[in-house]
Amino acid sequence: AARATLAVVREYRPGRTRLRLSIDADGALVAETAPGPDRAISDAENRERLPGRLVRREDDPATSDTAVDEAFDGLGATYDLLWDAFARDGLSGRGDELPATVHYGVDYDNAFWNGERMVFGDGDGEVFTGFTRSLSVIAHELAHGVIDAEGGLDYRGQSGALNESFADVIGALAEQHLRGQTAAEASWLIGEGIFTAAVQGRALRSLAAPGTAYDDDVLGRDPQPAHMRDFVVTDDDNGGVHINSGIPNRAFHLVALTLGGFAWERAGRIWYRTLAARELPTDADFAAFATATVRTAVREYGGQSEEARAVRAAWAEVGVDS
Ligand code: ASN
Ligand code: ZN
Repeated sequence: AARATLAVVREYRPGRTRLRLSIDADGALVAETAPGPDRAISDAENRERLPGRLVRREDDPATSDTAVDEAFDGLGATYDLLWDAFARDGLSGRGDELPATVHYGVDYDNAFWNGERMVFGDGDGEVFTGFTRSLSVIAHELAHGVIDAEGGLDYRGQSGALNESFADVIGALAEQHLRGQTAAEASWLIGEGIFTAAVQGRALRSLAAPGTAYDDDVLGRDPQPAHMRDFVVTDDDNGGVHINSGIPNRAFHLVALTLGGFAWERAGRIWYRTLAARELPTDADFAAFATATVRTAVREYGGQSEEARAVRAAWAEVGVDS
């Protein structure tokens, strides 16, 4: 059964094992050991060379560099989501290092997973501020590593959009988990706070309402579809992986909202177990993924469960057969 940790009284960490003393929902003191993250943050010093200079390791104190400390804290929060919600010990699940590089390039307007590490630009200051300012962005990039470790989803077309969408789901869940927000309370935005004040927009993407995150003179309008009828056929961006992800993103949001409570507990579990079951082909399309999420929900909760019904209804609502 899920236990809501109301307060972590003390955390003591010899090596990577943390002893957590917390107070549970009934007011009882709970002592448990759990693994902790092993973060390693490097500084590219505004060059486009990786990994850069190692500047903060797990047991090091905070630096005077905001980007370094934001990356460190964001990886920690993402680690905590993966452990608390899915009992996953980091990127591969085997407790390996969480490597990230900050200050990549000059005025670099992006963040990415390069197959080995997370990389964050500082933004150009005109459209984007620093990419480490948003936990959902940090968790999104880490999630690309988790997807790769679970066999991967080819980064093109519908499987690429599923890869993007899964990364957005983890991005949203990491923020909700840190803030203790229920599905109904959450913003469901990816990249809140990384636009400058000059941009007309709330964030990069919205899982709740794809296509509404920004509408700006320079950037244009958020191009994400919210239903299969508006699927965008394009050769750009590996076949619109950051665009068509709006469709599975909204399906996830619908499941989470229908079930209520903390989204990582049931909706998140169903999505995560679908990936971690490794039954998906790497070129899975939306329908294959939808069918797999229904199968997971049936396996975990039963064929007539509210979870299974919520998953079927959500895919139907975005126009995807399951
Ligand atoms: N921010 C993008 C992402 O993580 C970067 C990219 O497309 N390579 O999906
Ligand atoms: Zn991505």
